[in-house]
Amino acid sequence: MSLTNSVLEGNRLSISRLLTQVENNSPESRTVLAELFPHTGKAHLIGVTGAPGTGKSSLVNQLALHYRKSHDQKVAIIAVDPSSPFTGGAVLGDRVRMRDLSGDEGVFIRSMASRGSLGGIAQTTASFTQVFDAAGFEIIMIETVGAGQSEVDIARLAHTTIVVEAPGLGDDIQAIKAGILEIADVIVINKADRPGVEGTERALRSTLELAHPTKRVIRHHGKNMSTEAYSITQSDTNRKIMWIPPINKTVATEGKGIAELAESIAKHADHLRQSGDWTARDRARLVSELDSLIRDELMSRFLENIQQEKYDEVVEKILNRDLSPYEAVKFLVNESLSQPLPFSEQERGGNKEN
Ligand SMILES: Nc1nc2c(ncn2[C@@H]2O[C@H](COP(=O)(O)OP(=O)(O)O)[C@@H](O)[C@H]2O)c(=O)[nH]1
Ligand SMILES: [Mg+2]
Repeated sequence: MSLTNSVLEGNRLSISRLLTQVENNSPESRTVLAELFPHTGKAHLIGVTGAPGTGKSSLVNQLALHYRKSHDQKVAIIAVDPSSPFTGGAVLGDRVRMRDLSGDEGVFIRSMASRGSLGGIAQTTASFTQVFDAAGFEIIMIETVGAGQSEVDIARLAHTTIVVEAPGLGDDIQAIKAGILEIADVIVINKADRPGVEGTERALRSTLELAHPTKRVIRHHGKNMSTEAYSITQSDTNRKIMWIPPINKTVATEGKGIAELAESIAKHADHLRQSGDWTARDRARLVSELDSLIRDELMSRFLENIQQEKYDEVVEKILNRDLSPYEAVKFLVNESLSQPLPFSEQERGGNKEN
């Protein structure tokens, strides 16, 4: 049987093999991904992000258990996290934590090496989700460390992004940092068994209010009213229903609040479908994947066509301030590669030391 067909049947060994090939960007993986693509577009992609140690892995495990037990859904987990328990460097406690999920055919856990360029990570993540999607996994969770823009980009691959916070880590700073709440569809305060939960919740709510001003007053039929009231009275069928990210409190280690969190996630999925944002997010994701593939393709074609000496010559010119990087790009990309470099000594009217 072809690799494509056995992946479509959900064969674990084949999925494993394919994911490794995808990571190595092998030509065969590209062929198989192309054959799988028509079978994708069914899964709910859930991104889980937040600072290290907030409990993302614990939450993802608990959610996976919940989806298995309560909904009998197949769950795939992609961990893009160097400190993740799913990676090689797992400590004993994490392995124990994973015990509940191992041996379950309906769960597939795969960590991703975070080597290589960040663009590469996002692309590999996108390809991984397509493999799982085609293989019939209904829920795909992507765990990333919320430390920078790159992780935010990976989280954007998802339909639903969960931002995980924990009390006690300098509440206000934590809540406001990096604009991470802007990408949150669902917010979790995990470690709700710890002191300081109220403070964290307060800080999150005030930050949220800035990001989602529900009390904004608008003019409607000559009257001032809040946007909330406006969306209820407005009969326009095109009206946009606003989604305010709910704040869920959980204790991942005890499985507390998990069913409620799953409920928030399901509500968000409903919201996306009703508002048309599900398709909009799919489109945004695919467009960004297409763009990055075009970038890669153009770059590799460029590198194939350029002579190394010519390239080095241009670098030298830039270094000597004879050519700006912008001019260099224009020359290298737009002009025929065989043409002489612009700004030669003669054009400049001789040696610049004169
Ligand atoms: N007290 C408490 N500890 C938790 C909770 N959730 C996770 N932890 C612990 O916090 C540590 C980090 O959890 P982990 O899931 O690896 O966090 P991640 O780095 O965000 O993936 C582990 O020792 C967990 O056992 C919780 O709800 N309460
Ligand atoms: Mg983790």
